[in-house]
Amino acid sequence: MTQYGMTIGGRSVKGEHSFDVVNPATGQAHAQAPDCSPAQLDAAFESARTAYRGWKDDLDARRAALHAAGDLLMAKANDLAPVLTGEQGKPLQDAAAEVFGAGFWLKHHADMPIPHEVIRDDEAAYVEVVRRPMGVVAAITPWNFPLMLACWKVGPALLAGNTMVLKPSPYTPLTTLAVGELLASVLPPGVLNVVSGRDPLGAQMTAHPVPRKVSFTGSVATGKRVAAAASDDLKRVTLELGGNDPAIVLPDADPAEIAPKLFDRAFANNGQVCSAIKRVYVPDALHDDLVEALADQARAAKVGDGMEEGVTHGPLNNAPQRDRVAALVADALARGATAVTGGGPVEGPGFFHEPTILAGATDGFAIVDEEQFGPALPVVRYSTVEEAVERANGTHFGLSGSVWGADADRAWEVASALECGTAWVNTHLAVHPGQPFGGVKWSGVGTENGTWGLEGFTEVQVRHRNRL
Ligand code: TXE
Repeated sequence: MTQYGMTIGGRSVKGEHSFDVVNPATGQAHAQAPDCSPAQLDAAFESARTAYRGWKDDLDARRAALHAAGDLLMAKANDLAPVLTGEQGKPLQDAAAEVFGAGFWLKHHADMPIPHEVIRDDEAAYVEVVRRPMGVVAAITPWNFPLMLACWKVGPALLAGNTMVLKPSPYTPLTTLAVGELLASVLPPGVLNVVSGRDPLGAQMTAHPVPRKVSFTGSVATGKRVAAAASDDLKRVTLELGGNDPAIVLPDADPAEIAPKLFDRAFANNGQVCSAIKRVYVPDALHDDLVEALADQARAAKVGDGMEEGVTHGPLNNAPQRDRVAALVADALARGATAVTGGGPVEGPGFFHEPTILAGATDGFAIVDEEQFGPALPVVRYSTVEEAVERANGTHFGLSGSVWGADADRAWEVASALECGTAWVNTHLAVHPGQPFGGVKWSGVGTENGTWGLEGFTEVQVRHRNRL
């Protein structure tokens, strides 16, 4: 079985123990990852602390290193794609796109200006507001986009002058471990340490005295635990948590035209995207046409092992997640909803679930109120647009949402009433390294990407020179 090392202080380090990593397409363990010991975690944080001293003082070197890191990921995208598919399940072409995109994210950040503002310059005083790095960052990532979400943190954190200890999910440690080893050739030792392990490694990181900042992407429940753990030591936190994104279809929308786009943004990564469309609100008059058009899209999807040619949708990443999606669908069906297509898990090895379009589910059904995070989409009827907006906003979530219609100005107006971090019009899931991304309510604290995300890895310092 392939074994990857952790990267601590620029060296590849084996674990005293290891744990199995399961291929979600087969349900079988296919690799092992190191289980980081408390002493190894201490060593990782210590090497990050030591590296911080030199790293924070040389912005040009940081920019050059991030470019080199991004170039390396882009060049190795096809080599790393099978590693990502093997542990995560996504089709090979999507895995290659994730690795390439992660490299692009690093390169974009390599060139970003660090905010710096003169707020007073007169006979009495000269006052600047600058952004200083925080020190060591603890970064914790989930299993849906292991590498992309890691690079959302690595790019800005390292550019700002911080160093990092990064921990991937125990479901998907391999690509991140491989990238840690790869980037040791272009980053100074200790700047980016990668550790892996089963829980409670994440909790040990948030409780550790060295990091000054925790950047976390994952579930709402764990995010709340991270915030509580960080508060003892007043560590700064950025929390990128779950979503239950609504898409509101306006009465002037064309179902045939928007169905492929809605399907694409709901079933991307097999629905395992924090900001995927998770519920569609549609006026009564368009309901049947839209449901049929979405079902056609779902029927055309090719579900299978992501390593196989032509597969568009792989397995769910892990058995608990597949079981959760299946339970939400079964609950909706038991309460009177209809699976227009799909409707349950796929028999056989691996964690597959049929792409499912549900009609007849509504608010109050768990699959509408909660985050399903999988390939099952409820299409919910509404009577008035005002009511649809109210229902879209009526959850604990507030990551993103979208409004779809022929009159884009009207759609824009409706979108502005959505209580969420990103409100899209006639699109969804459109993200960019320069565009902030974050959630309100239980969907998160703080933002990632763009100047706003970069600022989250800094502290404000006022420099005030008296002139009197
Ligand atoms: O996430 P967890 P899980 C949602 C999705 C899914 C659910 C559970 O709905 O069904 O979360 O997924 C680490 N302190 N999302 O259980 O537990 C853990 O090792 C610090 C949405 O995998 O939140 C992993 O690295 N860290 C999400 C990371 O936290 C801890 C993407 C996330 O794991 C920890 C994935 C602790 N006490 C799932 N306990 C999104 N926003 O996109 C665990 N971890």
